[in-house]
Amino acid sequence: MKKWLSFLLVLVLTIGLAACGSKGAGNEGGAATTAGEAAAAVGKSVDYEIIGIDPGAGIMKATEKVIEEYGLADWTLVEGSGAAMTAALKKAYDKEKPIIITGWTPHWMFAKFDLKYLEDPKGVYGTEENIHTITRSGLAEEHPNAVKVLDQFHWTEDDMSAVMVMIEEGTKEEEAAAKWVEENAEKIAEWTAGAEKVDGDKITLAYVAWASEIASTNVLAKVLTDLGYDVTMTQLEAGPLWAGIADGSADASVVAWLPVTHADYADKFEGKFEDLGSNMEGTRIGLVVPSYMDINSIEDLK
Ligand code: PBE
Repeated sequence: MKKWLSFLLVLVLTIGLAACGSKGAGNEGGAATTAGEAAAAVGKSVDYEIIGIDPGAGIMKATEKVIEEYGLADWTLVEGSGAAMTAALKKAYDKEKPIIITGWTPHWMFAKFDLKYLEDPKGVYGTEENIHTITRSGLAEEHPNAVKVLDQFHWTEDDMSAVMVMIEEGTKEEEAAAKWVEENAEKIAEWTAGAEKVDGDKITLAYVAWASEIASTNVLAKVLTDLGYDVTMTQLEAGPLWAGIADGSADASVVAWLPVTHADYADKFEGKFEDLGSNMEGTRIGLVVPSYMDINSIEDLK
């Protein structure tokens, strides 16, 4: 009788352990499925779309690389423009709906919405970088006063954000720039130190219709205009902008994000432009989502 009991006990224990074992294994599988399911849920909730901007932007190339390196083959990077991207963000945000965008700092969207960058453990977007001022070759000899200002132009993320927010809130671009220039006489004095007034010399500033670059270019245009220049702001896609500086059809630009975002362009046109150094430090690009979304890393998308 006792023998039978212990046999039964062993049997029960064995079955029990076996069950636990398989349950354990099942759990591991379950956990993986859960992470996969969570990613699938995020993917489905946004139609597996990342809302991008204009195809020439460095952030678009970087995001293609992210899609490749994180194995996000199911995902599509949607082309559009900076304005279309922020419109989509606004629409989603108002309804607390999920959305994933290509974002960057400085940008007014961080002042208006509660947002977060998705972690990028593989470092595809690079770390912090700088915005450089570039000119065509020979500009310094022909327009030394303009180049003096361009070279001394340097400001901070807060400065640029102030202009961007004014524009976003409805102030016309030139007016926002003029207002900022008026309120920051000390900085303008530093940028223009040693530069002499000119009498209607023509200069073109090339830029791309990104909120950050609309702000900086308008400010520079205002400062150069006050110095006596006849400034034309030429709006281009990023590729033609770099090509224009390289072939001399555009004089200068304050929109070169280096060393990562515009690396392809800087390499392609190496030796065909002058780099006057950075006009702002500590910029950033990446995938950005509203803080109410329950994901933290690009890895959560797979
Ligand atoms: N941006 C803003 C640009 C540089 C400035 C991040 C959209 C780009 O991706 O090329």
